Amino acid sequence: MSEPQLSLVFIGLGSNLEHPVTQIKKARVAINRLERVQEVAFSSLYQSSPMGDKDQPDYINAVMAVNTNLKPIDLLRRLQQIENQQGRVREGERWTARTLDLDILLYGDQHIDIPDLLIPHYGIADRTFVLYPLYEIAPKLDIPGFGHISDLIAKIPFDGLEKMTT
Ligand code: A4P
Ligand code: MG
Repeated sequence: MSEPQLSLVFIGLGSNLEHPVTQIKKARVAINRLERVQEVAFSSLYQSSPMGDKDQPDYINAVMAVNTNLKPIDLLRRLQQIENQQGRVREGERWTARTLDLDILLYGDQHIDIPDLLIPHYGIADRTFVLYPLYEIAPKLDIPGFGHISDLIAKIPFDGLEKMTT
Protein backbone atom coordinates (compact mmCIF):
# COMPACT_ATOMS: atom_id res chain seq x y z
CA MET A 1 0.00 0.00 0.00
CA SER A 2 1.32 3.47 -0.78
CA GLU A 3 2.06 5.89 2.07
CA PRO A 4 -0.51 8.63 2.63
CA GLN A 5 0.55 12.01 1.24
CA LEU A 6 2.27 14.57 3.40
CA SER A 7 0.05 17.26 4.87
CA LEU A 8 1.04 20.61 6.31
CA VAL A 9 -0.11 20.68 9.91
CA PHE A 10 -0.06 23.53 12.44
CA ILE A 11 0.33 22.73 16.13
CA GLY A 12 -0.35 25.23 18.93
CA LEU A 13 1.93 24.94 21.95
CA GLY A 14 1.11 26.43 25.36
CA SER A 15 2.54 26.23 28.87
CA ASN A 16 2.19 28.13 32.13
CA LEU A 17 3.83 25.83 34.69
CA GLU A 18 7.34 24.64 35.57
CA HIS A 19 9.48 26.89 33.39
CA PRO A 20 7.14 27.41 30.43
CA VAL A 21 9.85 28.55 28.00
CA THR A 22 11.80 25.35 28.67
CA GLN A 23 8.62 23.27 28.34
CA ILE A 24 7.91 24.74 24.89
CA LYS A 25 11.50 24.19 23.73
CA LYS A 26 11.47 20.59 25.00
CA ALA A 27 8.18 19.95 23.22
CA ARG A 28 9.64 21.24 19.96
CA VAL A 29 12.49 18.73 20.26
CA ALA A 30 10.08 15.91 21.14
CA ILE A 31 7.82 16.68 18.16
CA ASN A 32 10.85 16.69 15.88
CA ARG A 33 11.78 13.24 17.18
CA LEU A 34 8.42 11.76 16.15
CA GLU A 35 8.61 9.41 13.21
CA ARG A 36 7.02 10.74 10.04
CA VAL A 37 6.95 14.32 11.34
CA GLN A 38 9.28 17.05 10.02
CA GLU A 39 9.39 20.64 11.20
CA VAL A 40 8.70 23.27 8.57
CA ALA A 41 8.58 26.40 10.74
CA PHE A 42 8.46 27.51 14.37
CA SER A 43 7.15 30.89 15.53
CA SER A 44 8.58 33.20 18.15
CA LEU A 45 7.45 32.63 21.71
CA TYR A 46 4.64 34.89 22.97
CA GLN A 47 3.66 35.69 26.55
CA SER A 48 0.09 36.50 27.54
CA SER A 49 -2.18 36.63 30.54
CA PRO A 50 -4.38 33.58 30.96
CA MET A 51 -7.63 33.15 29.12
CA GLY A 52 -10.18 31.63 31.50
CA ASP A 53 -9.31 31.43 35.21
CA LYS A 54 -7.19 34.54 35.91
CA ASP A 55 -5.73 33.01 39.07
CA GLN A 56 -2.94 31.16 37.25
CA PRO A 57 0.45 32.19 35.84
CA ASP A 58 0.94 33.86 32.46
CA TYR A 59 1.24 31.57 29.45
CA ILE A 60 3.95 31.10 26.89
CA ASN A 61 2.58 30.14 23.47
CA ALA A 62 4.02 29.32 20.06
CA VAL A 63 2.91 27.71 16.80
CA MET A 64 4.82 25.05 14.90
CA ALA A 65 4.28 23.92 11.31
CA VAL A 66 5.17 20.35 10.40
CA ASN A 67 4.85 18.03 7.45
CA THR A 68 3.44 14.65 8.33
CA ASN A 69 1.70 11.64 6.88
CA LEU A 70 0.49 10.41 10.24
CA LYS A 71 -3.29 10.20 10.37
CA PRO A 72 -4.78 13.09 12.41
CA ILE A 73 -5.89 10.84 15.29
CA ASP A 74 -2.45 9.16 15.42
CA LEU A 75 -0.76 12.55 15.53
CA LEU A 76 -3.11 13.60 18.37
CA ARG A 77 -2.21 10.48 20.39
CA ARG A 78 1.52 11.13 19.94
CA LEU A 79 1.14 14.75 20.98
CA GLN A 80 -0.81 13.65 24.06
CA GLN A 81 2.05 11.26 24.92
CA ILE A 82 4.45 14.20 24.77
CA GLU A 83 2.12 16.23 27.03
CA ASN A 84 2.11 13.33 29.50
CA GLN A 85 5.90 12.89 29.33
CA GLN A 86 6.23 16.56 30.27
CA GLY A 87 4.10 16.13 33.35
CA ARG A 88 0.68 17.19 32.10
CA VAL A 89 -2.00 16.52 34.69
CA ARG A 90 -5.63 16.57 33.53
CA GLU A 91 -7.83 17.69 36.38
CA GLY A 92 -11.18 17.53 34.66
CA GLU A 93 -11.67 21.29 34.53
CA ARG A 94 -11.00 23.16 31.30
CA TRP A 95 -8.59 26.02 30.95
CA THR A 96 -6.58 25.30 34.09
CA ALA A 97 -2.80 25.70 34.47
CA ARG A 98 -0.68 23.15 32.60
CA THR A 99 2.94 22.23 31.93
CA LEU A 100 2.15 21.61 28.28
CA ASP A 101 -0.81 21.83 25.94
CA LEU A 102 -0.46 20.72 22.33
CA ASP A 103 -3.42 21.45 20.07
CA ILE A 104 -3.73 20.50 16.41
CA LEU A 105 -4.85 23.79 14.91
CA LEU A 106 -5.00 22.78 11.24
CA TYR A 107 -4.40 19.62 9.28
CA GLY A 108 -3.94 20.61 5.64
CA ASP A 109 -7.22 22.00 4.41
CA GLN A 110 -9.22 19.27 6.11
CA HIS A 111 -12.29 19.70 8.24
CA ILE A 112 -12.34 16.88 10.80
CA ASP A 113 -15.09 16.28 13.32
CA ILE A 114 -14.74 12.90 14.99
CA PRO A 115 -14.86 11.88 18.66
CA ASP A 116 -11.78 13.41 20.35
CA LEU A 117 -10.78 15.61 17.44
CA LEU A 118 -12.13 18.81 15.95
CA ILE A 119 -10.05 20.49 13.24
CA PRO A 120 -9.74 23.42 12.66
CA HIS A 121 -9.34 23.84 16.43
CA TYR A 122 -12.45 25.53 17.82
CA GLY A 123 -10.53 28.50 19.25
CA ILE A 124 -8.38 29.25 16.24
CA ALA A 125 -10.17 32.36 15.05
CA ASP A 126 -10.49 34.32 18.27
CA ARG A 127 -7.39 33.63 20.33
CA THR A 128 -4.69 36.26 20.07
CA PHE A 129 -2.06 33.81 21.35
CA VAL A 130 -2.87 31.43 18.49
CA LEU A 131 -3.52 33.82 15.61
CA TYR A 132 -0.44 36.02 15.92
CA PRO A 133 2.17 33.23 16.05
CA LEU A 134 0.29 31.46 13.26
CA TYR A 135 0.32 34.62 11.17
CA GLU A 136 4.05 35.04 11.81
CA ILE A 137 4.84 31.72 10.11
CA ALA A 138 1.95 31.53 7.61
CA PRO A 139 0.80 35.04 6.64
CA LYS A 140 -1.02 33.81 3.54
CA LEU A 141 -2.98 31.08 5.24
CA ASP A 142 -6.62 30.38 4.45
CA ILE A 143 -8.32 28.71 7.38
CA PRO A 144 -11.07 26.34 6.24
CA GLY A 145 -14.43 27.69 7.38
CA PHE A 146 -12.92 30.84 8.94
CA GLY A 147 -11.31 32.78 6.08
CA HIS A 148 -7.99 34.45 5.38
CA ILE A 149 -5.71 34.87 8.39
CA SER A 150 -5.03 38.53 7.67
CA ASP A 151 -8.79 39.24 7.90
CA LEU A 152 -8.97 37.39 11.23
CA ILE A 153 -5.93 39.24 12.59
CA ALA A 154 -7.46 42.57 11.58
CA LYS A 155 -10.39 41.90 13.94
CA ILE A 156 -8.25 41.02 16.98
CA PRO A 157 -5.94 43.57 18.56
CA PHE A 158 -2.43 42.49 19.57
CA ASP A 159 -3.33 43.73 23.11
CA GLY A 160 -1.87 41.83 26.01
CA LEU A 161 0.40 39.65 23.91
CA GLU A 162 4.14 40.08 24.25
CA LYS A 163 6.52 38.71 21.64
CA MET A 164 9.61 37.39 23.40
CA THR A 165 13.14 37.78 22.15
CA THR A 166 14.50 34.45 23.43
N1 A4P B 1 -9.49 17.75 21.09
C1 A4P B 1 -10.44 18.00 20.16
N2 A4P B 1 -9.92 18.62 19.12
C2 A4P B 1 -8.58 18.78 19.37
C3 A4P B 1 -7.52 19.35 18.62
N3 A4P B 1 -7.72 19.93 17.41
N4 A4P B 1 -6.27 19.34 19.18
C4 A4P B 1 -9.77 17.06 22.36
C5 A4P B 1 -6.07 18.79 20.41
N5 A4P B 1 -7.06 18.21 21.17
C6 A4P B 1 -8.30 18.22 20.65
O1 A4P B 1 -8.03 18.63 25.52
C7 A4P B 1 -9.35 18.16 25.73
C8 A4P B 1 -9.76 17.27 24.58
O2 A4P B 1 -9.77 18.02 23.39
C9 A4P B 1 -8.78 16.12 24.30
O3 A4P B 1 -9.22 14.96 24.91
C10 A4P B 1 -8.79 15.99 22.77
O4 A4P B 1 -9.28 14.73 22.37
P1 A4P B 1 -7.06 18.72 26.71
O5 A4P B 1 -5.76 19.21 26.14
O6 A4P B 1 -7.07 17.46 27.47
O7 A4P B 1 -7.77 19.80 27.65
P2 A4P B 1 -7.68 21.37 27.64
O8 A4P B 1 -6.53 21.81 26.80
O9 A4P B 1 -7.75 21.86 29.05
O10 A4P B 1 -9.05 21.78 27.00
P3 A4P B 1 -9.22 22.76 25.87
O11 A4P B 1 -10.68 23.10 25.84
O12 A4P B 1 -8.60 22.21 24.62
O13 A4P B 1 -8.40 23.98 26.39
P4 A4P B 1 -7.71 24.97 25.42
O14 A4P B 1 -8.76 25.47 24.50
O15 A4P B 1 -6.49 24.36 24.87
O16 A4P B 1 -7.37 26.12 26.42
N6 A4P B 1 -4.50 31.25 28.04
C11 A4P B 1 -3.43 31.64 27.32
N7 A4P B 1 -3.01 32.92 27.39
N8 A4P B 1 -2.75 30.74 26.53
C12 A4P B 1 -3.15 29.42 26.42
O17 A4P B 1 -2.53 28.63 25.71
N9 A4P B 1 -4.78 27.72 27.07
C13 A4P B 1 -5.86 27.33 27.71
C14 A4P B 1 -6.40 25.99 27.45
C15 A4P B 1 -6.54 28.24 28.64
N10 A4P B 1 -6.03 29.58 28.69
C16 A4P B 1 -4.96 29.95 27.97
C17 A4P B 1 -4.31 28.99 27.15
MG1 MG C 1 -5.70 21.23 24.66
